[in-house]
Amino acid sequence: MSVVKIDIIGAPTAFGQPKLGVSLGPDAVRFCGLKKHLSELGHDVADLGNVYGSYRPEYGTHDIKNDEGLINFEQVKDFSERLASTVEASLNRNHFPFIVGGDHSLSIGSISGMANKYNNLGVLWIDAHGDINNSETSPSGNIHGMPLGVLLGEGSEELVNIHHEGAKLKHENIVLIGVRDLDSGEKTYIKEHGIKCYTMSDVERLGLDVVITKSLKYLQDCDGIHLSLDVDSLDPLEIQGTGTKVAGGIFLSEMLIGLNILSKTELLVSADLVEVNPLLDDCNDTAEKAVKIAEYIFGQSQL
Ligand code: 5AB
Ligand code: MN
Ligand code: MN
Ligand code: MN
Repeated sequence: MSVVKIDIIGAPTAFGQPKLGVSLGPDAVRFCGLKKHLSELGHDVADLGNVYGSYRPEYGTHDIKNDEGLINFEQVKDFSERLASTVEASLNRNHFPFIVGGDHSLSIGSISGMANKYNNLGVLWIDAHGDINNSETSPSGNIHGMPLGVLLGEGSEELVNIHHEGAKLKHENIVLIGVRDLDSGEKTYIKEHGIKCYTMSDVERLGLDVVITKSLKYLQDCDGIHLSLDVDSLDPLEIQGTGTKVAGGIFLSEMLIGLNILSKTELLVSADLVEVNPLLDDCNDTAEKAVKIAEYIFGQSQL
């Protein structure tokens, strides 16, 4: 990767899910030297601090369901608007927004913030889950299971219309990688819309390097690529500090090989690293690994 101006944007939200602590993710990752490590790769790195909405998650997420069954709808909407504006401002300076979460509902904000500049954005979604539910298909009401649904224009109109009106992504511009825990409504949706999906079995069969290479070829006509990496894509044998662990995931060594390939494309313009929860972790180990992941996104290699 050539030298980029990276804006680290902390997104300490937790309203998309029920577990306390994921809003501490951005600081947990900072304490492991995120800025220093990315700077050592030669990039020009600024830490813009955290984006805060009007609500703070420290005393618990309030678990209020709206009439569509969405939990903490107001909080997620408010946070998404603010994050979208911060991301857009970063893009307008020609920087690379690197959003560190926080739960995965934050991608509603981060990707909505990309939409004015990129109208054909590709997305690599590396996750154990599809995150493509909507108010009707969601088994939980937790919005961290719905960001791709929202960005594709499904479900709550107010969330769909965040930052600017309408869907922000096209079905054919998304690639899901590492999925192994899809809800039945998500499976139907993925099949009906022909969404490109490399399940965990595909990753095992082909290797993550081949999966990423194929994904980049698939997205080659996009005007930019956004990476959204949920740490629960990794195997829970290696990753303790995250809220929705699913057995049989990607091992860190393989993740780094895949990211090394990704880092070579000039199309990569922004990224989210989400769902690090230090309160569920073992001595901040997951945040340490998140920093390793960040280094490889930005061009670290073993040689
Ligand atoms: B994550 C589940 N599909 O919708 C739902 O961690 C889990 O951002 C969503 O990937 C997990 O509640 C969301 C059962
Ligand atoms: Mn997940
Ligand atoms: Mn996710
Ligand atoms: Mn999770």
